[in-house]
Amino acid sequence: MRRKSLRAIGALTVAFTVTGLMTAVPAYAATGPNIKVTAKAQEGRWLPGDAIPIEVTVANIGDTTANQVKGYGDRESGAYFAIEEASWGDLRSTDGATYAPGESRTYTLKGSVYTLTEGNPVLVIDVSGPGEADYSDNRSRTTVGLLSPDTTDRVAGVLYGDRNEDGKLSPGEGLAGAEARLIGPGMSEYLVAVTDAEGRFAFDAVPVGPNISWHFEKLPDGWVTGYPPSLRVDGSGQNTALEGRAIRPLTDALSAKITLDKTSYAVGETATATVTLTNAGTREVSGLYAGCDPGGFERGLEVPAAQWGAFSYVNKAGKVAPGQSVVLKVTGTVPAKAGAYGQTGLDCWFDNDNSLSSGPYAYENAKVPGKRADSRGRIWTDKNGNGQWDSGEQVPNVTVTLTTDGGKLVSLARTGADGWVTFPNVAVGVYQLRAIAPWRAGGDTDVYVIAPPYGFGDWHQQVVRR
Ligand SMILES: [Ca+2]
Ligand SMILES: [Ca+2]
Ligand SMILES: [Ca+2]
Repeated sequence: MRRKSLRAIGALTVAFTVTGLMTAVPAYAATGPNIKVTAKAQEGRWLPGDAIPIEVTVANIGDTTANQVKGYGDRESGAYFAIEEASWGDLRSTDGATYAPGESRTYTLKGSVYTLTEGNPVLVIDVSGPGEADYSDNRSRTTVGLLSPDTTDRVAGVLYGDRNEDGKLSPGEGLAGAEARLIGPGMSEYLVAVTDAEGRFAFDAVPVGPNISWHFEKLPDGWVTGYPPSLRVDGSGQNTALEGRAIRPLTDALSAKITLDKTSYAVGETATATVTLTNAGTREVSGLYAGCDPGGFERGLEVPAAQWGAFSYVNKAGKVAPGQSVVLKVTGTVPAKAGAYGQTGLDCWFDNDNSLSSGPYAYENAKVPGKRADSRGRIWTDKNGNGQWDSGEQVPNVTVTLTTDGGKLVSLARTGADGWVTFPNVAVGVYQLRAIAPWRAGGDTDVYVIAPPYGFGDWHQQVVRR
């Protein structure tokens, strides 16, 4: 093949040069609107969820007004990058933005990623309107520099028992031997560090993340702590002077006792409970309130909040002076559910908002006799020792009994070939299941006999050879 002569190439070069000049320097007619865009992602220690700013400058370098100018973002590669719609401003308004010749404005787009593991997002920001004179500068590419997912950071601090109650670390308040625990999204288990003699703890290499949870366990001498706000760990070393505050439990000073005016009630009856709160400490305990039925069983006495007066969870204003007791009388109705269970009562925590749920708990139960129900369950034994029921592990023809906590026999029955047994027409309540030799019941032997509609179905009881 023949090469082109040098002369021919020279002629081509001249032709391109002339064309280029004609485009860049309009001599007579207006060229129209000409938007130019430059986009630049701000640098930072970006983590998933951060609002990452992208500075976008839009200028009309043409000689007529640019109308209906609109902006779009495309991700060329890397992690998915979600740009907040509102941050586009007038570039996303119905009519678009208007730019006079020579006008320039800057937008700060806000976007975020969900993960660090899919690479830095490469974005193309495209801004243009109709009649654009030159599309070559309407797209601008920028790369969002995320933290490497392998980045780690040091997290350290001190756990202290605020013995002088001044809200800060005072000399000698460090708590030794407690576990500091830390976990973040994507971590399969807690990192654990034990506090030293001064209460200090340190984690040398915590994987970065926007929401790292931390707390303490196994505090000495009954000290209690709450759950501090989660940490942002981004490799900047900003979490090396953490302070975990522990307080003495409210139970150091405050004790609670509940008694009922009867040991047995009927559904719908009004019961009176006497609640005694005693402060054995040297300071007034204030801000107290009762939180009853914390388990949400709804078979205890229905005590209206107003009955608790200052001690209601609405008022949170109960006080007990040092060395004193406060006696509260509250009345409540026995609910229908208590009749189905054969039991009612009152169980409450007594706390204030500063106690980190370390206040005393008290309860008193009473019977609600009358209802009867069938109680059906299956007796099985763990033949293959895997800790769970498997087909074929039922125990036929074994005699089992229900007895009261006091050991009184209530009902006796024998299992069928399939291991099922029914105790008919038993008074509602909680019983112990026992098996006749050579068997004995293993594990939790409580059987709840509950009347409809509150019963929760058949029970299963494991037995083992004596
Ligand atoms: Ca342009
Ligand atoms: Ca202190
Ligand atoms: Ca088994």
